[in-house]
Amino acid sequence: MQTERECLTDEQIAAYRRDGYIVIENRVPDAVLDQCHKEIARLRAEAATLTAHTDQIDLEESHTPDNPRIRRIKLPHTLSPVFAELMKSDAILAPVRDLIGPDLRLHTSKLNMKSAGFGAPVDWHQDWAFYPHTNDDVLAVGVFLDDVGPENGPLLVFPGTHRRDAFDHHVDGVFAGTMSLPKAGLDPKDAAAAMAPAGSISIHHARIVHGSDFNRSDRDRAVLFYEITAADAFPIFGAMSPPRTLEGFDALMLCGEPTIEPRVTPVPVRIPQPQPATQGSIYEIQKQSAAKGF
Ligand SMILES: O=C(O)CCC(=O)C(=O)O
Repeated sequence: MQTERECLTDEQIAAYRRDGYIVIENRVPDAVLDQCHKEIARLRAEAATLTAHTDQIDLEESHTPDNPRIRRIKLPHTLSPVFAELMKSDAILAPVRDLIGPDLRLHTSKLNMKSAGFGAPVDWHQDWAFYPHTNDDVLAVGVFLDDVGPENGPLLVFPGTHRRDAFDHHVDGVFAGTMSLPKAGLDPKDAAAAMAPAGSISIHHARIVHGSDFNRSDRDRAVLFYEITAADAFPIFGAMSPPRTLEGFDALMLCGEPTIEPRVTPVPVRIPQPQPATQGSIYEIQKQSAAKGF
């Protein structure tokens, strides 16, 4: 770990370790937010030609080509240099380096649109359930492309749950990508909402229990997520989208140095296997569970 802090205070680092998440305002300049919104408009126009999900665009259930509705843009950093440059900028990486060290690798990226009036919920889960690693220096940075308030489906988290179990995300023996709050002894009223103006970021630990409700408001809530690991956190067998070669794995380095020596710590793990027949996105995987959190 580096000793020099780049941007976070002792309090912010302590809060992340205690609660499993932090929100930091004023990280992304307005000009970059404008560019992100222009890219979203371009991708939305492309979605008008679609009648089914693609590898890049996940559609809302209510989508039609006449009334295009994107639920998620997958791997946005591969679709636009705007999202790729932001991912590699200090706006994103400096606070992550302060939390989990100088050597960082991308796990994945996604842009959850959560559009005004119909944006879909994401049911309760731990990201860790989808991709356990050899240690849990694994987190997600959420870039708020819109103002996020109580009414437009903020990310909801249960503070401190990143220090608890790897909760059961299976239904009838098949990985379902969602968990039961009552079984984990959690009450929705104890969830904290990550809310802040556009240009802020949230950082949540891969083991924190979280989800988000429908956006029933008249204001969009687009949040761009970059999911990042310490370079010495290696994915464990069974996780989704495993790297196929060391070369491909190391091509995901964001900064610092790769390693072939995984750091193995006593973290709780459940393997997300067998995988369900319905694939494509968390929304499709979670459909298997009859118990809906939202
Ligand atoms: O967009 C959100 O609020 C939830 C994000 C999330 O948990 C996910 O996509 O896995």
